[in-house]
Amino acid sequence: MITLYTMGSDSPNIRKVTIILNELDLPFSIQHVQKHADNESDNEFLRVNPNGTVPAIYDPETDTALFESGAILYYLAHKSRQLLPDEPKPRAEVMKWLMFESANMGPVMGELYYYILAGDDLPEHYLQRYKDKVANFCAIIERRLEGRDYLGDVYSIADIVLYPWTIILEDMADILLSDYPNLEKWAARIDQRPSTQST
Ligand SMILES: N[C@@H](CCC(=O)N[C@@H](CS)C(=O)NCC(=O)O)C(=O)O
Repeated sequence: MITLYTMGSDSPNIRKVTIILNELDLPFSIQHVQKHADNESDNEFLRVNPNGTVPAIYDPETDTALFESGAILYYLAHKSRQLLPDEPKPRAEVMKWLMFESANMGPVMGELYYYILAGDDLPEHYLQRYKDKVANFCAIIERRLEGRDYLGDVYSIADIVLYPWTIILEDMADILLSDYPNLEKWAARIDQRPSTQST
């Protein structure tokens, strides 16, 4: 059974992985780790992810330890031959939006999430810079979703990786989904999937 390493909170990065595991109907156990704890399980975790972040997984079936949510989603989709098309062009489209999240929305929302939850005294113009970047990402996704139901041709890991951020857009970035009608309808579509509702 796959082990999913978390730090106890149901963050958007963790949510991506619980959604795909549910979507693929793969049983998993959760192991909580503490980044700064100097104990046996922490040492074991740093062998799984030397960068010390969660989510990370260990799949005993293939003896594979993985970190970075995008890599985890790609691995699980590739292994199960689901949620990732086989044909080069549709596959590349999905990979493009997966990487867009890993390089853009994920890191920027991750920083906002950290600063807002930590309540650090960050100058407002720094926060605003992150919020403006997120608004620009939303506008890009909004245009991509014009006339289509999903980021690729069908529901895929590209949708799973971006969806969890939509839930906290308003709280973290002062962004109203209703200002992005295609994005709002897309998020509502994913909200209704059993795999999303059970996480
Ligand atoms: N790019 C990483 C981001 C992972 C990440 O930042 N995870 C947070 C929790 S949601 C974390 O582990 N924070 C603790 C730390 O950075 O020390 C991914 O997509 O998996």
